Amino acid sequence: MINEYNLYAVPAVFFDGGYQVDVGAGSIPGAEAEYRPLIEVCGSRPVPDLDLGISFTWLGDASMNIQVEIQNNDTSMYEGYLRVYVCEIRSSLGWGTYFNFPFLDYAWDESVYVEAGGMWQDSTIWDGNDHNDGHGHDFGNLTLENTTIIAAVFNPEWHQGYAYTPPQNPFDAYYVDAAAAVWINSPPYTPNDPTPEDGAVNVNIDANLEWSSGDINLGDTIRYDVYFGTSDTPPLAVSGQFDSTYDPGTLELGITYYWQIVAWDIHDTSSTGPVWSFTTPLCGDVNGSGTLDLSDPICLSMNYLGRYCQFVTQTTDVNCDGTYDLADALLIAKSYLGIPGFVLDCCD
Ligand SMILES: [Ca+2]
Ligand SMILES: [Ca+2]
Ligand SMILES: [Ca+2]
Repeated sequence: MINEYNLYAVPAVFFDGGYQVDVGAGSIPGAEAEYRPLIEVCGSRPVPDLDLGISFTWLGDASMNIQVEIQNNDTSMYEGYLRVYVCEIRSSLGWGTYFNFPFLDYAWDESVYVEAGGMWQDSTIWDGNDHNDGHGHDFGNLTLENTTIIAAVFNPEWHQGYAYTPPQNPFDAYYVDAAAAVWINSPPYTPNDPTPEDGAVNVNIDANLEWSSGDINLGDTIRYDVYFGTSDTPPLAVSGQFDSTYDPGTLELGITYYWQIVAWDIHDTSSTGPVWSFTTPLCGDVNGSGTLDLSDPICLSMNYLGRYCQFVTQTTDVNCDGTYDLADALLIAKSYLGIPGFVLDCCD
């Protein structure tokens, strides 16, 4: 392609098959300022009435089935030249950043004839293992998420182009009558790795929720809907947040909470995680066993007397006076024994 367009300098951009040429944009804002009016000029150039469609299905192992179709909406036969370019989205050789679409090889590079009002269709299997960069490297590592396919139909009429200020670097320009591109979006990763863990017990009432997700498509930003509540089909709590954490506020003791995350990418494709649950400690369940019995005041008493018994905080100060002591142990024991009038408080 360098020879075909008689390249003068890098960076150079050939728009519309060489109808417009830009050499030497120095920055991203500079490039946008230069490219935009050229693209608009190209877009307003009259062209034959063609519809070009391109699609592909991934077969695995760098292989894909590519389909192309050209609908000729004009009343005369169309003759042109089809090129279908298999490109990466991000250079696997590390050129630049995202979205520079390095060209790997052609899927079609041939003349096409389409009857008036007719359709030209074709499909091919393109396998990266069977194509290479001319330096001994095949494209067997190509992945679905890093593949884009660009198609263009060139008009056969010759024009004189110049790759630099005329008459420098002349080239044979064939303008583009139709263009299309395709890539395949994948939904976000299913939300996973919850904190608190699914089924966790004795979860701190100040806990925040955290999870993992993401998206295989480069540049795809993920938003989350958070469903949270005490029903096992929890209601929507927040919609479309970017963070993969959620603060449900101060929770109540002795409650099982349910939550679910739906991840959305920028193409409105979503993945729904499972419903997760966790339980906060029961007031008075000093040892965190999930039930209230005499082992709880015993555990509290042992701690009070300097003997170690692991207890769950937030459940021990059952008279809510700010300390854990024998008064709490007594209250828990009386409550367990069913003596009326002893209400465990835990200050929640
Ligand atoms: Ca995606
Ligand atoms: Ca207990
Ligand atoms: Ca107390």
